[in-house]
Amino acid sequence: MKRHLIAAAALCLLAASQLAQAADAVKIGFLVKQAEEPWFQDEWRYAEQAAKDKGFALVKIGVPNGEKMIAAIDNLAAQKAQGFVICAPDVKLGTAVERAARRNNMKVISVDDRLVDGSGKPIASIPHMGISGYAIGKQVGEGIVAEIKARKWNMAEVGAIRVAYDQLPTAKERTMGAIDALKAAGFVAANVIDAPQAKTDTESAFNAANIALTKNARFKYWVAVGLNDEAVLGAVRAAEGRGIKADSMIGVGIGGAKAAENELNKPAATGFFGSVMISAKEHGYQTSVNLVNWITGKAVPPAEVQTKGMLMTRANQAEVRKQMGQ
Ligand code: FCA
Repeated sequence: MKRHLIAAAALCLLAASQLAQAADAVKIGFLVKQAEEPWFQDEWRYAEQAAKDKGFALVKIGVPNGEKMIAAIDNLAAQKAQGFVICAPDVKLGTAVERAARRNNMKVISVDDRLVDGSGKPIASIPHMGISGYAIGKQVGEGIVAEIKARKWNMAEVGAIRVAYDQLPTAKERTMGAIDALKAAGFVAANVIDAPQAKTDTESAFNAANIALTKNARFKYWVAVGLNDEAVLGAVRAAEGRGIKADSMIGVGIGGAKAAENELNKPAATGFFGSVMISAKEHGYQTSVNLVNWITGKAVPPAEVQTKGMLMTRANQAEVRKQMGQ
């Protein structure tokens, strides 16, 4: 009896140490297209938290273009990583990502921007976590409409800048959702001004919005939408440059990371009225955990997860952050 117990205990110990070893040996990459953007820094921060909690190794790499992205994937493989989470610099690189992962026998999950194949179809073999662009966009539009009404503006005197980056499907969905919400509330299509940005950063949005404002000086008031906080901040800064300040501008972004936080905590209100906060925590932490569970054979990740957002303004910031767990 005693011998049996000792043998069983030894087996347990062996199994436990093997498990610990297996968990220790897991290494994943977290690749993002714009490492300088606060949103992606938050995702990395939460991925690091997951690595600490669950005991796996994490390698963070910025991949601003296709060449750097492929080099990063091959580099991860050389470091014996078994998989990676990615927000690619261009969703059309989907097939290249799929191939590079397969070649290196790595698992891959996409985050934020869903990867597509040559014909623009989402790549089904790559699980994805993102937002419902259209639904989140609608929240932006509805937030703006409520504020237009609160300020008793005449809709006919309001111009809407859509800072556009239509080559990225989620960006198009977000801004179209916002504009559809404005239209549903009686906004006329002729008052919507498209301002295509060359890149998804504040500077490009500023330049795009500046042109739109110059060409459309007829409006008394302005609202602005875009794919993220940076896009809307660009429009807000461009408007300020033309003397359009907080009392005649309502910009609502998407994200809620540091860029929005800084703006909403300036002593005086700006044209950046708010942001639909989305969950960097889920996108960073949960994607990493899902990938690790996939690698260790614990669970296959869901094919697609769409996370939710909440409108955050100066008035309810603390409450929204609390509810989003951030
Ligand atoms: C895209 C945008 C980012 C962020 C993310 C959730 O990747 O470029 O700014 O909004 O979706």
